[in-house]
Amino acid sequence: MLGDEAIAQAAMDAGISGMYAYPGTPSTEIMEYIQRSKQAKESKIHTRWSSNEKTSMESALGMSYAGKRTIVGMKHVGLNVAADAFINSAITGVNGGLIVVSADDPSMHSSQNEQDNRFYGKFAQIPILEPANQQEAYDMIYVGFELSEKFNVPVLMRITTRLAHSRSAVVRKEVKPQNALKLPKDPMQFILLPSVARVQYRKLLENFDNFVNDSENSIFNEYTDGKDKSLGIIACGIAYNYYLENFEESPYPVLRIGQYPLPRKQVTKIMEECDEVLVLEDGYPFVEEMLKGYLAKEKVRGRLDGSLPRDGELNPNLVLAAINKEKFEVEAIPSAVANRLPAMCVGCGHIDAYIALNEALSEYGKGRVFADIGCYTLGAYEPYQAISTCVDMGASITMAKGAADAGLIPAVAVIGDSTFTHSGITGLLDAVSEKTPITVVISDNYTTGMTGGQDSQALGKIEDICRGVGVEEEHIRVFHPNPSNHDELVKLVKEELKYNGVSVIIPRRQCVQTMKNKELVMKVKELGLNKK
Ligand SMILES: Cc1ncc(C[n+]2csc(CCOP(=O)(O)OP(=O)(O)O)c2C)c(N)n1
Ligand code: SF4
Repeated sequence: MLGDEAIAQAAMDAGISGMYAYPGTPSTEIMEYIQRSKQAKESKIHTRWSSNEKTSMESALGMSYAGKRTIVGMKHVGLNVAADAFINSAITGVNGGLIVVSADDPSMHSSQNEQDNRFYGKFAQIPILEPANQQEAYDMIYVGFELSEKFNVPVLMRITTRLAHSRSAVVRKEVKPQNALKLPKDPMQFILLPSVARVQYRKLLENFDNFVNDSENSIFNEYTDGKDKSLGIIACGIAYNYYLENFEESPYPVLRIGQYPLPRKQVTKIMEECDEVLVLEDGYPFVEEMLKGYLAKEKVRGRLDGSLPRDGELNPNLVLAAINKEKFEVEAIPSAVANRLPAMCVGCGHIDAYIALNEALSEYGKGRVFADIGCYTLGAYEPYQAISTCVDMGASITMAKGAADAGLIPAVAVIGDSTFTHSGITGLLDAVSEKTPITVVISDNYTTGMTGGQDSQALGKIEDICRGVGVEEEHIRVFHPNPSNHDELVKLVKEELKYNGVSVIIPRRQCVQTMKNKELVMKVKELGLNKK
């Protein structure tokens, strides 16, 4: 199984009643595996995509409130979107077991940053699980629900791209029945009024020693002795694998970490026994920083002192160089697999929209298009060079608004249909409320193209949403982008650029990669979208 699949299978075997998620690499395959699963269908497990990570997190919390087990999946930046609900879920606590899976992306294979979400677990002050391999991912999810229910807190599992997207054999455990519907014992538990929240927060703080105790006795935190005490290794999650690839038998004592908070006893032991300690962790120097302390007094080595690169993924060679105190070299990528710039597919509707937009904007000059995250972000590259920004999901409309407020008129936002319903709607409402002169292009291809063609919550709803938010009917313009009506598109865009208020242009054409999705093609026909 892929790491993602092992997580999905374990969640089903542990008796979840639902998964909630929004697609994002490298987490998407968790939900897709459950959606395809016969077991999920037979057990009536909830498997629909949510509008965004916050709605996923909150729906899962509702399911947990009702006593059932549930799992939430997202890419690392998704936890920024879900953070309000996530942090507060540590204060409410849970009723049915709840695990949040954050799939982090060190080296930014397909992300805007490489944030390490172990910090979110620490921030929320809840237990974190970090598997080293696919089997452990399965086992941790399976027992993670027990951990969550034992301490009444959500549990965070943090994985990284390599683990999510590599395969190994996985041994399954028995399938558990789903929890019965049951309300929380304390009827006030989930009402975070300050008087309740203070009590709940104290409970969470009091539980911290129990979390540490659990970590110290966890099978996922293992201390292995070694003869050579000149060096001790603390290896977190998948970094343990990179270490193992260098040694058949470890010459040094090794503490492998799979469960946080850090096991105090074992960490103290390795720190006392060894002359130096090298911390191997994929992501930020999370553990290293804790051990070094603010004054950097300890004999701890890792990413902070230059033993390992400060950013990017680890690998076995970097680990070996750090052990031998050699200068590490970032290996050159063989030309056969050298990075190639991603490009939009031939026949993609975004391309025709950009060609028209570029022409319509030519009289105003460059630097006016605020884009968003999706396949259309690739319009940044040649030959289009059509956009100036891409920051976070939804930021196109709000950044265009801010720029227009500053006097950059016309300002244009380009956003995809899925990103629009993820977090574009509220920005549009801001613009409508102030009648800010911006032109919003919602490039609708009926799907979440960039992550592999998952359902889009926007399907058949975009015009209604825009009307509902208050965009004037005559400034909601739908067109079919293709080369044969290019001049007409340019004319239409030029008209809206001149409008002193909010206008929405909806270029609408199906993503060519979803043409074989018969269900989607049928839905599009039913909704009459193909005729617009
Ligand atoms: C907070 C967050 N969640 C998820 C993602 C992963 N992701 C990248 S683009 C995208 C959506 C793309 O869909 P859409 O806006 O419809 O554009 P398309 O790719 O179809 O052109 C998603 C989910 C992300 N980058 N950030
Ligand atoms: S996957 Fe779809 S939306 Fe993305 S570039 Fe290809 S055709 Fe366009």
